[in-house]
Parts: sequence; C-alpha cells; structure tokens
Amino acid sequence: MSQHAVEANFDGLVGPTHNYAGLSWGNVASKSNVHAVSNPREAALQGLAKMKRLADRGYVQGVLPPHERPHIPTLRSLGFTGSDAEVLGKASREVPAVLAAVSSASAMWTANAATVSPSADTSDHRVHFTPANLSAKFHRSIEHPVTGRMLKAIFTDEGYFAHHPALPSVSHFGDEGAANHTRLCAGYGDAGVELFVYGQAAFNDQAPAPRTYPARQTLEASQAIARLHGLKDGHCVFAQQNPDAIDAGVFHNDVIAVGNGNTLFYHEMAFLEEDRVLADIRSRLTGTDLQPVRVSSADVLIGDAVASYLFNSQLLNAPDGMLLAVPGECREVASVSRYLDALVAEDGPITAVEVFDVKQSMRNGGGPACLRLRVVLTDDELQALNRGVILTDDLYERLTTWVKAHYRDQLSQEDLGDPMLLDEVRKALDELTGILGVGSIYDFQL
Ligand code: SUG
Repeated sequence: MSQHAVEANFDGLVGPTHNYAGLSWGNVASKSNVHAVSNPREAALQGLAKMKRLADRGYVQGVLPPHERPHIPTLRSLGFTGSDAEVLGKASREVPAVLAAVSSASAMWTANAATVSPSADTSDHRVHFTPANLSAKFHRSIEHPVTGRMLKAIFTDEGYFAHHPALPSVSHFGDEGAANHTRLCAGYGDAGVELFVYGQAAFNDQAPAPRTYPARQTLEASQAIARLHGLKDGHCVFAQQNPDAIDAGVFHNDVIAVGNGNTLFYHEMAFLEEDRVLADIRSRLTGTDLQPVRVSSADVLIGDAVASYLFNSQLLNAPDGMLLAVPGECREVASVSRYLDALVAEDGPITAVEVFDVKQSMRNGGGPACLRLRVVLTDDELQALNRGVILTDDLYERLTTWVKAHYRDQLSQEDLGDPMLLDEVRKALDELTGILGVGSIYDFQL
C-alpha cells in the first residue's frame, strides 16, 4: 500500500578547503580551472543560498556537513609521522599533489555520497543507503567511511533505515552513487523504477567502453547495489552510458540526464541503447506513463550541454508542473538559453526554469544536482531522522554566520600546507557538529 512521501534534498555544505587542484581527469571543468585561486567562503554561501531558496519554496531541504580536510589520517596511512603539523609540513614539501588530494572539499557533491532506495521499492520496506566507494579518484575514495558515519548519525532508527558499507574499493566495483541513479515513479510513495546507469561492464573485455576518459561506474557495482537494497528485478533498469558521451566529458550520468516522477529529461547521446532503455522503463512503471523529454544534438550540442551543465539541474515537482533549477552557466551558452525558453513555452511536463549561482562549485564540475542527495521519505521516516540537519530560517542564519566567521575568501595550492588552516578547519568543524547536533563524526573528534 502506498504512503504519502516527499523528496528531501540533502545538500553538501561546502568545506573550508574548497580549492581547484585539477584532480579529476575526464571532468573538463576540473582540469581547465587547475590551480585557480578559489573562494571557499563564497562557495559555501552560494550553496547555502541555493538551499535557502528551495527551502523557502516548501521543499524539504537538509544539510550534510563537510569532511575533515586536509585529512591527516590518510597522510599517516601513507607513512608520514610526527605531530599533525609535522605530517602536514612533510606532505606539503615532499608530495604537494597528494596533499592537494587529501585537502579536496569534494564531499560537497553529495549526489556522489551514496545510492538511496526509498522504502516503497525495497523488500524490507526500509530506506536503504550504500555510500559510494568513489574508487575512480583517490581524493574521492577517502570519502565513504565518513559519509557512512554521517548517514548513520542522521538516519539512525534501524526500524526505518538500513545502512550498507561501500562496495569493495576497486575499479571492478567502481561506484559513484546517486549521480548514476534515477528513480521514476507515479507518486513518491509508490513503488518506482530505479534506473542504474553505468559506464562500463567490468567483467567483460568485449563490452563497449570509452576510449579517452575513464568510465567510473561499472554494471557490476550497480547490480550489487540493487541486490543489497532488496530491489525487485521488475523494478530495476540497467543502462549503459554512451561511451562517446563519457569521452565528451560526461563523467557521470547526471551531467546528461535527470529524472523526476514520470519525467526523464535527457540528451539524445545519453544512453547506448536509448530505445531499449525507454521500453524497459515503460514496461516497469505503474500508475503513470513515462514522459521522455529528449534533447537532440540539433538543439543542443553535447559540448554545450557539458559547458552549461543543462542536465545537472534539479527537476522538482512544482504546483503546476515541474521546475528545472539550472546553473547560471545555462544562460551564458546561447543554444542552451534558447532551448530553455522553448522548453517552458511548449506544453510539456517542465513548466518553469530558475537560475542558481553555484559558480565556485561549477568550476570544479559540480552543478546544482551534484550538490544534492535525494532521499524520498514517508511522513514517518521524515519525523524519525535527526531533525538538526533540516534547514530552517534559524539554521540558515546560524550556518551563514558560521561560514563568515571561519572561512577564508581565497585559497591557493600553497595555502594547503599552512598549519593555521588545519587549526581553523578543526575549530570550525567542531563547532558545526554542535550546530547540527550530529555528535562526533570527525576523526579528530574521536
Ligand atoms: O568527482 N570534481 C568532482 C565533481 C563531482 C560532480 N558530481 C556529479 N556530477 N554528481 C568529481 O570529478 C574536482 C576537484 C578538483 O579538481 O580540485 C572534483 O573532484
């Protein structure tokens, strides 16, 4: 029996070490802004402003705290010894590139934090979470232990929430979380179809694969998650991403497609077997008909989609249709801006477009949709979670004041070795766990 449910969005609060280190081969923005000076304060305030605007519209908005960076325990695991300041100093002199990796604020992109299956889809009727191992990139592979701890601290009640450890952290089971997972459904509380999009099959040498850039997600990882979450075969669709799209800079499916309710908004180059994928979704979706909104290359070239992040938008239910929350860059690319005007003028499911400024994150390849993890929750589940992370006017004010008190307004690669930065970050994060009421979740607190 279906229950009333809502989609809550948990945005990653941008951490105080947000910087541009060029860590993500295959992510065009990350590589083109390498070593630019970042502004962590502006980045965090842009993220908070997005959350506040959506919360003001009545969407349930949550906050996921940043991770501890630079991550001294990782440096110790790599053989650096001494006091924390000594570890930092040695890493900064001897392996600055490794220090940059363990300093990345990449946990802000919570679409990669985990894959989440709502209770309406799972065999035990609990909400299931699997943190993504993010094994494709070293700087991201260190996120999942803390992500898992945070999710457990927020979704604690085992009667409602089930937590799995990340998959084995090797390329065969490379998993990038919800960025490669879309749920289509009639109502949020109804059983839906979970669409898992992968870049490559790992145990099949003959399978199509990208030639230039890495495929981060494997079919085998997606299948393992479906099994762990107790999803019925009849409710899952596995789709291979078009390898040419990956080679054009589409390193996650959410850079080329986004779904909500019965609507799938995607570029014609998104899937290798477009017709089969749509047919499989149609045959599994109950209580509604799939509404594909397909963007052709004639309207928007894939390069323009990657440059503007058109598909890395949040597609949200609105009173008279659906709202597409797009990054500001969509109005800077002429073909995309034209396309958006035509989209809302036509009689389709997407009825409104709104622009959000998340430029600091965008310069590392993270748009509005990368910054949020969607968690569909029934009314009871929503009441059961740790409410301290739900954005209210008061929490927004407190977090804004906290950012202004603790964040720098410029950060270069040289600054990452500054022992003062480490102290500033720890002081800030210690205060933050108190503000959010999540207890001790950081290594330095344990
Ligand atoms: O994993 N960028 C992230 C961007 C993640 C975007 N997420 C989604 N599409 N859902 C990544 O490539 C760049 C960090 C740097 O270069 O400093 C980075 O990690």
